Amino acid sequence: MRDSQPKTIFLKDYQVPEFLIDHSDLHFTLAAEETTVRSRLSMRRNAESTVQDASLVLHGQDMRLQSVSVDGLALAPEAYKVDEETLTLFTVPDKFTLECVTEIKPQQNTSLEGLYRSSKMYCTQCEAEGFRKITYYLDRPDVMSLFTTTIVADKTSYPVLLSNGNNVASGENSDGSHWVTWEDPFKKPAYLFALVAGDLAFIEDSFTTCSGKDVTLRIFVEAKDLDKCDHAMQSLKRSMLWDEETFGREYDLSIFNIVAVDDFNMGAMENKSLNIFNTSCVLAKPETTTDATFQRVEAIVAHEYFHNWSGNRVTCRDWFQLSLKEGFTVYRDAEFSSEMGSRTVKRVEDVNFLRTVQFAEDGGPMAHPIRPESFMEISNFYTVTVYEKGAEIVRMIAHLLGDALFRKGSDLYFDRHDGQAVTCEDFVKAMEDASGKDLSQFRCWYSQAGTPQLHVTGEYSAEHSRYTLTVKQYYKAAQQHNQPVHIPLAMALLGEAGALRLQLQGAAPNPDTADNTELVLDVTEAEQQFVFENIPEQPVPSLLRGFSAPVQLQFAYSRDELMFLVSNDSDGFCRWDACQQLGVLALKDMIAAHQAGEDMQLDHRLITAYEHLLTDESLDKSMVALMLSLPSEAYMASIMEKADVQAIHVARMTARVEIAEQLQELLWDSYNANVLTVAYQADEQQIAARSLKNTALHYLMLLENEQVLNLCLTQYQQAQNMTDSMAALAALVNSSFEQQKQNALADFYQRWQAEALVVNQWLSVQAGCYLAGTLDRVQALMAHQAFDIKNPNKVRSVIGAFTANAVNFHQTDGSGYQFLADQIIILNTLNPQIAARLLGPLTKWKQYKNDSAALMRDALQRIMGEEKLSKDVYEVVSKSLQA
Ligand code: B3K
Ligand code: ZN
Repeated sequence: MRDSQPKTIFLKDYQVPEFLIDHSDLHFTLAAEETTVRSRLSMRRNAESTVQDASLVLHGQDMRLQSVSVDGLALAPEAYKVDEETLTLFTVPDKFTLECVTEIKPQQNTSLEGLYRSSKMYCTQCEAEGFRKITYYLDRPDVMSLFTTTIVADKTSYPVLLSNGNNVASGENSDGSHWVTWEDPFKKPAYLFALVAGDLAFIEDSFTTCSGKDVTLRIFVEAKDLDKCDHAMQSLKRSMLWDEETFGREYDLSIFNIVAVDDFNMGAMENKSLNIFNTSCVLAKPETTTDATFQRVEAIVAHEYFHNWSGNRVTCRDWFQLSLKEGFTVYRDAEFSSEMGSRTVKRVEDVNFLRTVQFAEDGGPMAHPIRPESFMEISNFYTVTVYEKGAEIVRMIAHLLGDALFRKGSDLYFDRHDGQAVTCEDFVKAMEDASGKDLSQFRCWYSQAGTPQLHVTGEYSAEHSRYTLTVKQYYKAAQQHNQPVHIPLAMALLGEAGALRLQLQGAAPNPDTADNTELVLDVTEAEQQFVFENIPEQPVPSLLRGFSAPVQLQFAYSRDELMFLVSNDSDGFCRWDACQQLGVLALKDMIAAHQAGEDMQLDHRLITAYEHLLTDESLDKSMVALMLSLPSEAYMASIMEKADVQAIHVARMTARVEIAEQLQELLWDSYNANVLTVAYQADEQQIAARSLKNTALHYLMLLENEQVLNLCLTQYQQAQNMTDSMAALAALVNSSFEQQKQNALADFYQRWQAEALVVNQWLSVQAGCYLAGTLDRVQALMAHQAFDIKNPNKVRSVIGAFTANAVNFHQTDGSGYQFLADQIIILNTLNPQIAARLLGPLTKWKQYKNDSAALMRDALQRIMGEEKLSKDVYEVVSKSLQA
């Protein structure tokens, strides 16, 4: 909390640390009133620092210093100074042992950063700068230390005491307490430190690494959740094997622990050998967990495990380099998920998310390069840009180098930098050195914010059998001074009978035997032409195949060309995208008609395209389900000049009802054909079938007839798994069958009230309801016993789900915005990270039509007027208002 304006930190000001910490010996005594932390740090001046006579400035906040000594001698009060954020020792020797005793109150820590209590346990979250809430320290990732941790706590309440590394000693005291000492043999920054104490049960398994070492794997949870750990354990074992096979990365300790906690700001945290997970990202069983969550658990378990190399063994020099570990690790987990399921489905889902959410961030007031140049609060930079766009940048490098050279590059990166804290530049350099490819221009992707606009036109000359693609790249207004970037543009030219052979003018002729129907064009200039020879017919270009670069592609396809691509493109991503573009054009027509007070007509081509999708049995069912989903309201809002949320909603709903009416027989057939009678598995085929069946159900429910209602009620009552149960409940909640809806909601709560994660789904399906009256419902839910504003999962399930519910959040009287402002003001004090994150939808005010924009701005201004804003909230609100 602060009264003054927070300081901005700049990448250009980076200096190596003045001191290093070789060993960190920590001793925790956990007690109800106060937790005592005794630290013993072996410190020395850093020979690489240019300042060799500096005072020692340690980070620390929200704690009480009891004593401080250097080399065993207690310091006199005039030898040091404590303020809100630091402890300064005016003079210290070149090498010394610093001992501090501090007291903290984890039971009062609602920020969920540092050491805090969740349910009946103690746990930590130190990334990015939470360790400084535990003890005075050099809390920066380039200070790496060997940690030894001793935990003392009451044995009955806290039988399990965990920290990083190996359990090296333990014992009991006569007062009913016990203690355990953990030693981590790997040097690490403080952000990877973890501690857990609680009454926890666990499941255990083991993994034998490629060099024959046995690793004990444990997942710790509250005893009631023991039956929900198998999926995470299997996912962990699959991840360990995959990382050996794909990246040659072997696990490096004989123990790997995962702990599930209820109160957690993010999904999970990769602490060395002691990953801490939000329960929502680790627990899964068919009765309580949807298919989407099964997949999410697998992906997050993998992501955190992969960090052991991309993040822990090789870590970040400073927080500006966050994408070094996050972008790379998201790329790695996406590749893993692609291989565990359908590559195309995973790609489409990821790109859809990137285009909807990251492109909007890149176009808004918080736009930043994947390696930001400044920040006030680093927690605000755990963004879709750093993570997902960061992963796209790594994907492009992988694409440009090819599999073998990319692997050579990653091997070199890990070997060269093992045990170091490095930069994005070190990563690119390793890729360059291993491959011999010049990535100079490519580096712009790290330093430039904004989404490149790729404007492409095509011209066919029948006379010369020649097809010319003209490619222009530029940025929108805010980033118009950016340099052109290196864009790998994967493409093909489709003729009537399939993809045509490509002979690019000026390039060496392709050998006849090669599959030369797809090329990756190196787009490097503001404007470039690519000429293809011997093209016998006017082709339809298939562009940005597999979404080969995170750019906004513009090509003026006719609707018939899009129809052709939907049926004929051999690239699954492009087929889906063509279907989306067809949907975009159809919705745009309808939005314009609605705004002009005219009748809305749905382009019949969309019905024809959907009809083909529903009847073509050769298609992947998950892809059919994805292609049958119209572009989301959020996506439509993001591509409109001044988004008119109400018009988008009405148009999209009208289109959906029309589709349901026109295709009802096929939708019924599809529903019936995809009812599974076998036992639940979260495998690709079953997930695909359920996804298509429930897509059909949602369309059919729009017909609001008795037959469909019965279908939905039967599915709700007979569902053997949460995917089917939730799909039916969501359809009912968004229908006008008031009585049945209320009955189902009451029944659902009654049945699942003891399962917090299921109750959260119950909360969010109601907060996400697009019918009128939802804000009142949300307010009632916040007074319900199932709600707790201190629990981030519940906040996301109610407030987060409401803000994603565009038509209700953007009510024309501004009540949705004011409601959010009220909640942010409360959360600003309780949990600044969550408060700042929830602000996201308000920050995009400029994207909306003028009256909405003004009301959104009002809400931001009201927050800005609050006296004590956290750094987190201050940074986001002030930047949004400046823009
Ligand atoms: N590295 C953590 C994120 C921590 C966020 C702190 N505000 C999770 C992850 O990306 O794996
Ligand atoms: Zn991560």
